[in-house]
Amino acid sequence: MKDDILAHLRYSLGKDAGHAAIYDWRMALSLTLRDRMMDSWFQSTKTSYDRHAKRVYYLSMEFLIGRLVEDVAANLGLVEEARAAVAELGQDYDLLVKDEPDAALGNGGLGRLAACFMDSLATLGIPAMGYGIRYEHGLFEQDFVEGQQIEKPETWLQQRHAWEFERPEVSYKVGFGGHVHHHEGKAQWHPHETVIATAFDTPVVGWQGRWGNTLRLWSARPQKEFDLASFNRGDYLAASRSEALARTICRVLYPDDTTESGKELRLKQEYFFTAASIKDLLRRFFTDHDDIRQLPDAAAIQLNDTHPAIAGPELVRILADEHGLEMAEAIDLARRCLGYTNHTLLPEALERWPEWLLGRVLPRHLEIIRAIEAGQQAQYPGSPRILDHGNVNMGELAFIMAHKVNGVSALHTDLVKSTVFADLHRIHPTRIVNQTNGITPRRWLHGCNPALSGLITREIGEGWAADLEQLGALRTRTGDPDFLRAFMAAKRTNKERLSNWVQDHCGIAIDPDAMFDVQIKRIHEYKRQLMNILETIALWNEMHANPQAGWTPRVKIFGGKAAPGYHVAKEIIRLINDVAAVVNNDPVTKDLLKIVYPPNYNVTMAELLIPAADLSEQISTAGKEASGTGNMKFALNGALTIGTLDGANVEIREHVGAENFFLFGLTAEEVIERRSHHGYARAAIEQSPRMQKVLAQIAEGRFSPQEPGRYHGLVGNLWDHDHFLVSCDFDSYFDTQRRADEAFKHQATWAAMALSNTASVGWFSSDRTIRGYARDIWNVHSAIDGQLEQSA
Ligand code: 26W
Repeated sequence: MKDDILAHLRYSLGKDAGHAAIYDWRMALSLTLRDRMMDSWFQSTKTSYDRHAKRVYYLSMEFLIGRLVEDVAANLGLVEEARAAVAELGQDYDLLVKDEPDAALGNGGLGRLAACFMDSLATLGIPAMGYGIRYEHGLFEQDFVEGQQIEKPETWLQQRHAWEFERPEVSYKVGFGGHVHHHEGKAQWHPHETVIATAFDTPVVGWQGRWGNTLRLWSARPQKEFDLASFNRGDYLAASRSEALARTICRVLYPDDTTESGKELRLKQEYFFTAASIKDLLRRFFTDHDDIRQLPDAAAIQLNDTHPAIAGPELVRILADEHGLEMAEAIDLARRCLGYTNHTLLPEALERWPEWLLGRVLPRHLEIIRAIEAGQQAQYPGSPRILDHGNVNMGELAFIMAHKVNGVSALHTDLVKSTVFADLHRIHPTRIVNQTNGITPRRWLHGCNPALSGLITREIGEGWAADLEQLGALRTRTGDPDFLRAFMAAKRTNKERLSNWVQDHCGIAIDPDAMFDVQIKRIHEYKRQLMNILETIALWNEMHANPQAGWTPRVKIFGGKAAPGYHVAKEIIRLINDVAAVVNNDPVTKDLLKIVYPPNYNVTMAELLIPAADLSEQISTAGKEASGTGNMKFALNGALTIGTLDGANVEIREHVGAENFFLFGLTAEEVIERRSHHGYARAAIEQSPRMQKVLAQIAEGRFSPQEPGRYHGLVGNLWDHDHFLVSCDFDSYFDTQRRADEAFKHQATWAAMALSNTASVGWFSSDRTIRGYARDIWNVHSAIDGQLEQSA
């Protein structure tokens, strides 16, 4: 490996060892590791072709991958060898690892799920391809200036991306606009503009390198580089018009994960990558088939939310207009290929496009959507409408065009059936299925927590990384004081690692003996970071009034970004930072309470925070968090959850046992009920002197003395509206936090509870989730014999 690194340094990077910068060494190491993926990758491709295997195509606007050096090295079993080789070259392996920028091509849970799924698909040996967009700028970088979020462009591609292969020969035309020509019952779309989609492939090799799939991200190029005639005339703007559209399409990831953005560019992004992906999979299909009617036997196309839902009409367009199928048959055939995953019930996040806009950008698709609608209405009169009030409802379109629709946790799936898609569910009672989310144990235990994973491997062997339910064997150790001590020593190691990092990056001294209480996720009203900071203020008040009362010292850690246009979320960020500035400087509580909010939360920061957490905050308004996946990562790493009965919390609690989970708050049903009471928030606050005091302090400017009125809007909204019921759950949240304080004082029992969590959440491996999709939705099989049967 040492020689290979040197060779790459010299021949791929054009540097000699004496002049190489850390970037060069990291690239040389990455290319060396990438070489070692090739055999498995090629062999997998060949096996898939030889066996005419059915493939999964996972279409997703987002893949939130993070760093890859360690992930690849671990999957190939080469970490020690790489570390030694780098050391012999006089370099520090850990510094090289840290030099890699995060690939942040996603906003949050949905994008990270896609990345975990890619790891599991490869580990299980399921022939699959992930399709997405190669954004030039991933999710914005967050900074705080006077406590306020500011956004800076992310620039991961300013350095070469070590893992990808550009495939200029894999290119497709994607059209927009124009008109449809109808002649003798045949339709032909003549787009007005065209861009070229070019593939960039990243190999994804699973655990122990037995199988490799591809993540194929599309980049846009102009159809003609520039218009020479215009250029020569001196009209430089016209000369580069086609260039501008292409450049814009994959310029930047939309940073908004709450509101349907209504932007033409977003629609073009969606169609761009969907159309290229469908063309690509059809090209592959025709290399070994000649009858398009066999497509459902060869391709399972999964829509990660509605963002690629235009795949339905696009496939129908190709089947009908290019292959001459009858419309009804085309629709039926497309449906047999498609599955749709719903990730949210928030009405503001359900995509709807104005009909005029969709018709302008994709005129033929609008006609086909009308045909789909007509077919549905003819067969099921009164069926919910795709086209309604001048909008195209992408949720209804995806549902009607998919043979299976899935929710992402048991509760969420029930709510999908009883709320957003209740009427469609009555018409198609077997279409909705549940596939509770999961996480890859390779990144989220083996990779991020060497202290704990080393201990586990010494105790039960290394099989758990590919069969996470083996962790169940650790349940017998919850009564073993020696093992519990070792388990807590691993936690301590991680807490020290984090304390040092916080000192270096935030300048705040935190005590590894304190309880580390962590809430990391996008900032959203429904996730209730606001409730957490209000509880923090209440706790501080009581600590400050009575510092000798035997408090459990706490470090409150926050991480997360707000969508740039989400005003309330940004106010919540500012409040947390304002409160931190006051609390962290209180000499009375200095050994009892600290608040830490490092900017720019991302996958890499999660890998540092999660292993160090004692308490995991999963406190969403019940019924709002579809699943959550952070909740699973924390439990796996031995944090206890304080949480509501929402999303996958419900199932996590069932697995770890009610006695090992701090439950509080209204249920989803009670939330609905409570909202029907006029003035529910005011009534709740009036019954809580504790909350009244906190709200009064904020409103009086206790945390913003320079601008006392800063949070009048936020506080007023709590009294008068409080759509997310912070007021109603506040007291039970506070009391439950004190139960957690109490439990933490008894470290031996806490350790047993924490270990029960680690031991009991093997079911939340994304390997289990992918087996479920393979069986219930895709009807695909592992190409590595014996893989799929395991605990299916
Ligand atoms: C239209 C723009 C847009 C973009 C993203 C609308 C909605 C979204 C989603 C809300 C994104 C998302 O990340 N959803 C999360 O998906 C995770 C994986 O299933 C779940 O664990 C989270 O509960 C859910 O919020």
